[in-house]
Amino acid sequence: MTGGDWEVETAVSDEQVDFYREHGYLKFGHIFSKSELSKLREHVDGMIASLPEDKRPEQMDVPHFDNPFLFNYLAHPRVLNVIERFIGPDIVLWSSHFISKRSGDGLAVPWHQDGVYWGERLEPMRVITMWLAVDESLVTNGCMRVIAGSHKFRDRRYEEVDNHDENLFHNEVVADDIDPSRIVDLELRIGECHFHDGFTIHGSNPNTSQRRRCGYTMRYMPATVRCNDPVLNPSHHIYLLSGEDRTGGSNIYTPLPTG
Ligand SMILES: O=C(O)CCC(=O)C(=O)O
Repeated sequence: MTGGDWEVETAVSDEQVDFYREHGYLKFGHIFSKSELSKLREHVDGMIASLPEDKRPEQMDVPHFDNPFLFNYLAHPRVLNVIERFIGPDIVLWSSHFISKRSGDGLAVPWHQDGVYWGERLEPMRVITMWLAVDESLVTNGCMRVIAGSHKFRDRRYEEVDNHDENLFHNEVVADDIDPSRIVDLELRIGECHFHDGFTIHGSNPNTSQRRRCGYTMRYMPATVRCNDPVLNPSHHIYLLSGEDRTGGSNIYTPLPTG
């Protein structure tokens, strides 16, 4: 990336919040400056280069558990200001995941709702994902797609995908529950982001282009949500990023890394 900086956006209008609530997603601008994004991109390039041979770059799940650098982004005050507009001031980091699709053979992500995968681990299931474009993300390199308004109907039927090798997950929402007229391709320029609700049906096509498509999913929930992970998934960590716990002390938060 060369050239001058781009404009950083932190104000979320009431219209944007209403759009998110109505449609289950929102395209947004640059929350990080160009130099902040460049540093993240360099860092991710290094992470990808040092992946073990048997691990695909779409599978870099919960990288922040052992990578304090990522908290510069996950807990950035500008991000928290924006997230607060959707879920209020008591903000918990639920998870994060780099999904980097190599050029030429990047995996598809089948139609799914995040909330179904997390099931009973969260009560109630109330998560917002910020998807940050580490690379430009276009239809041609497998940008994320949503079914607009699909978050309003939570109980979808799933079936196994035909080809396990070409998909990041192996279950997908049945075709009858996908209204093709409601598909929105969320193309982003490098450094821009979009948001989606935990019940919005979303996915992405394979990357058969000559350009990598890397996105960072940064996932937040209000501190009213009870996390049942100490029992259901003891190796998972959650972090209270701002405000106060509102679960009456039932959540166990991992302290933020220092330094
Ligand atoms: O990166 C993608 O294509 C899919 C992302 C996704 O499934 C998510 O953010 O929950």
